[in-house]
Amino acid sequence: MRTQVGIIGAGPAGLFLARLLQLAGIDSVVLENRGREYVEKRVRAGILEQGTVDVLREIGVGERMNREGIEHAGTQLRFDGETHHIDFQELTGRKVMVYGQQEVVKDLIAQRIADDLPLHFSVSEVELHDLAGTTPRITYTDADGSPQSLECDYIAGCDGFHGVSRSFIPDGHLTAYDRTYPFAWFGILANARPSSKELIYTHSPHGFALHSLRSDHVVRNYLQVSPGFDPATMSDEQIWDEFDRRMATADGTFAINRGEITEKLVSTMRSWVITPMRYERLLLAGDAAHIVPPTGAKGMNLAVADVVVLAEGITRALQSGDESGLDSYSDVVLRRVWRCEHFSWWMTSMLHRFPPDHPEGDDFGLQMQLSQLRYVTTSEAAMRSLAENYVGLPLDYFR
Ligand code: RFL
Ligand code: PHB
Repeated sequence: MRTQVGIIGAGPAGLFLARLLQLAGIDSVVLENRGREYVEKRVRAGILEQGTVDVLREIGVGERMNREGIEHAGTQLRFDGETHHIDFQELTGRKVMVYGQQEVVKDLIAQRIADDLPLHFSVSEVELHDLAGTTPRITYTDADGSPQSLECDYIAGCDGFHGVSRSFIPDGHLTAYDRTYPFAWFGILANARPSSKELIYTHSPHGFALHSLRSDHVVRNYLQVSPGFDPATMSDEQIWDEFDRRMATADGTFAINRGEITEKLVSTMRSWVITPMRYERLLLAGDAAHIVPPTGAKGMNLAVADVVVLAEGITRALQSGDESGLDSYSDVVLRRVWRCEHFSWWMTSMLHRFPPDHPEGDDFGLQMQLSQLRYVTTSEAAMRSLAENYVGLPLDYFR
C-alpha cells in the first residue's frame, strides 16, 4: 500500500491533519490502535479557543458545534471565598467555546467516513522504518490480524503522549524538558445542572476545584488530589461535599448542583516538551511532542495549532518540492507551545495548594498565590494578559 502521508493516531491532531490535507488535495491514511467506540467516548478536553473554533468551521466540520457548543465570553476565579469575573470578550474581543473533545473527534471521524477516506481502527504493532530515506514505511497489524505495510512520503506522529512514533527517532536526537506536579486531577462527569453560567476556577485552603460543564444538564468538575489518589476511597456524597467545601463563598450562598456521577477519572499533571518535533520524514504533532497540565485548557488547542502549520508545510513540500515549511515547522510551533507551557504552569502554580513538604507549600508560597490572584482580578492589565492567553493568541501570532 502507498499513500502520501501516513498519520499515526486518530485523536484531534491526527484527524484535523487528515482533513486539512484532504482539502489541500493530499492523500493520507490514518491508523489508530483503539476501536472507534473507545476513541469517541474518551472524555477529555472541553474548551476550544476561538482559533480552534475557526479552523473547525473553515474545514467544514463545525456544523454540530455551532448548534450544540456553548460560547463563553468569560470565566470566574474564586479565592478567599470571593468570586471574580474575567470578561474575555471585553478584554480581548474573543471568546471560547465549550464543546467536548470527543464531540470534535466524533464529527471529524463521521466526516472522514462519509468521504470514504482511509481510517483504520484497532491496528496494532505499529512500527516505523526508513525515516531518513525518501520512502518511509509503516508496518502494522490490521484489525483482522493481517500484517500490513504502508509506504509514505511523510509520516505524522499524532499518537499522543503514550504513542510509539517518537521511539523510532534515534537516541541523542531529542531533548526533553519535563516538570511534574505534586498533585493530580480527579475529574467527574455528572448528570446535573451547571451551578454557574461560566467555569469557576477555585483556589481554597483545601485544594483546587474546577466547575465546568458540557451542556445544560451535564457538568464536568475536577478536584485537586494527591497523585496516588484512588477514587474508590470517596463516596459520591463525599465528592459533592468536597466541592461544596472547596467552593464555599464567604456569603455562604453557593451550593453545587448534584446529580448522578457517570464517570470518574484521575489524571496526572505534567509539563513536558521534546524538541525538535521533526526527524527527517517523521513529523510529530500534539501530545506526542508536548503535554501541559489541564489548568489552562490548552492541550487540544495546541494540537490543532500544530497541525495547521504542519499541513501547510507538507502541502508545499508535496506540491512544489519546497521543504522550507517543514524545515521551520518545529521552531515555529514551539513558540506557541512554550507560551502555552508557561501559561499552563502559571495557572497551575497559582491555583493549587502545594503539599507542606514542597518548596512552594509554605506560608510564603500561599501568600504569593493570593497576591497574584488579587492582582490578576483587579489590575486590568493583568486580567487582560490572563484573558489573552486563555482565549488563545491568534493562529498567526507566532509565525
Ligand atoms: P490524543 O488525543 O492522545 O490522540 C492520540 C491518538 O493516538 C492513538 N495512539 C495510537 N495509534 C496508533 N498506534 C499507536 N501505537 C498509538 N498510540 C496511541 C491514541 O489512541 C489516540 O487516539 O493526542 P492529540 O491528538 O495530540 O490531542 C491532544 C489532546 O487530546 C490533549 O492535549 C487534551 O485532551 C488535553 N486537555 C485539554 N485540552 C484543551 O485544549 N482544553 C481542555 O479543556 C483540556 N482539558 C485535557 C483536559 C486533558 C485531560 N486529561 C485527561 C489528560 C482535561 C483533562 C482531564
Ligand atoms: C473541561 O471542561 O474538561 C475543562 C475545562 C477547563 C480546563 C480543563 C478542563 O482548564
